[in-house]
Order: sequence, then C-alpha cells, then structure tokens
Amino acid sequence: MNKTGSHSVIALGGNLPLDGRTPQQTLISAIGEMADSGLAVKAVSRFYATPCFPPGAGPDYVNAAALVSGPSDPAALLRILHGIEARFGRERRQRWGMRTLDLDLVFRGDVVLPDRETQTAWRDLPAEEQVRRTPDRLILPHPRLQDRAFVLVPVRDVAPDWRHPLLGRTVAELCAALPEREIAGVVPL
Ligand code: A4P
Ligand code: MG
Repeated sequence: MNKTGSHSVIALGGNLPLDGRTPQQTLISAIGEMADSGLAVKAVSRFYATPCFPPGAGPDYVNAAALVSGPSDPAALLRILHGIEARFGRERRQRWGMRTLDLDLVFRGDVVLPDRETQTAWRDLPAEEQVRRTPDRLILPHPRLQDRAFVLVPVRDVAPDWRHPLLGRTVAELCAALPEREIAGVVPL
C-alpha cells in the first residue's frame, strides 16, 4: 500500500488576521492544534500566497496542506477539524466568505463518501450552483479538489502520488492538467 493508503490530507486556508496574527501564523498554530488533538502530523507543505477565489471577494489567502493519520472514521476527523476552526475564530456567515481559518478534508486514503454517484454529482455541479449549494454531509474526496490550484499545489508537496479513486489521476497529474497561469498564481511564501 502506498504511504497515503491510511492517511488523510487536510487543506488549510485563511485570509483574515486573528488577534493581530497573520493568516500564516494562524495556519501554523492550527497544525499545532491538530497534533494536540491526537492527529499524527506526518508532513506539512510549504505555505503559499494565493489569489482569492472568487476574484475580488476579499484579500489574498494563505494556503497549505498537512498529511496526517488519525481516527479511522473520517467523520470523527472532520469533527476534530471543526473544533479547531471554532477555536480560531471561524464564523460561518457566507459560503466562500472571508475566514480566519478553513480546514477541509481533501481525502482519506481512497475512501469515497457517501457513495460514487453522490460524490460525482457534487463534483460535476455547474459553477453557478457551487456557490449556492452546501453539502450537509461529508463528501470524499473533496468535490472541488481537482479544480483548484490553491488546493492541489500544496497537496502536491505532501502527497504527489495519491490517486483520485474516481478520476484515476494522481495529484501531480491533476496539477499538470490545470492552466499554467493558475499554477503560477500560487506563490510560495
Ligand atoms: N463538507 C462536505 N465534505 C467536506 C470535506 N471533504 N471537507 C461539508 C470539509 N467539509 C466538508 O463547509 C461546508 C460544509 O461542507 C460543511 O458542513 C462540511 O461538513 P464549510 O467549511 O462550513 O463552508 P465553506 O468553507 O464556506 O465551504 P467549503 O466548501 O469549505 O469552501 P471552499 O470551497 O473550500 O471555499 N480562495 C483561495 N485562494 N484559497 C482558499 O482557501 N477558500 C474558499 C472556501 C474560497 N476561496 C478561496 C479559498
Ligand atoms: Mg471548509
């Protein structure tokens, strides 16, 4: 089994300061909290400055990714992540709104949740629906993973060879499929 077989990758992002600390400092502290919450942090990506998506919706983000091993139940892992977000002042006001800290579960091994059809339906959601509809349950792999340079580039640092269980492509291949301009916008700090 490859190294990501029983591991999870968490995408970290933030674009608002918290108590005078920069988003990068918040992300570093959040990784410390993961370890304190019982997750074994195996690798951390570089930190990147990334243009806000959608464009103009706020300041640039800092994004990173962490490879962890944790509870075998991905829902239990997401609960831990939500607890950490709450401790770092995250308020859910607006979908895709500005935030001090966003922790998304990108994948857990090759687990597909809740099932192939539902994951595929969320993945294929038309762009105009994506901002309007929020899943009420855990979707794995994260349905927007393959579209986003600000997720794929940090994830490539920690898990380049992980293969998407439904798309059949590795993270490195998914990255290579994105427009070069989008990859170039993700700049190491
Ligand atoms: N949910 C379902 N599946 C998952 C999963 N795999 N990981 C549920 C995490 N959560 C998952 O998430 C909404 C609901 O999705 C939750 O109930 C959760 O149980 P949320 O974190 O409450 O809301 P959100 O963060 O606004 O949504 P989401 O989908 O995490 O937002 P995105 O799509 O991550 O967008 N621009 C740059 N440059 N960098 C960024 O990091 N982030 C966003 C947030 C927008 N623009 C950005 C960035
Ligand atoms: Mg989120």
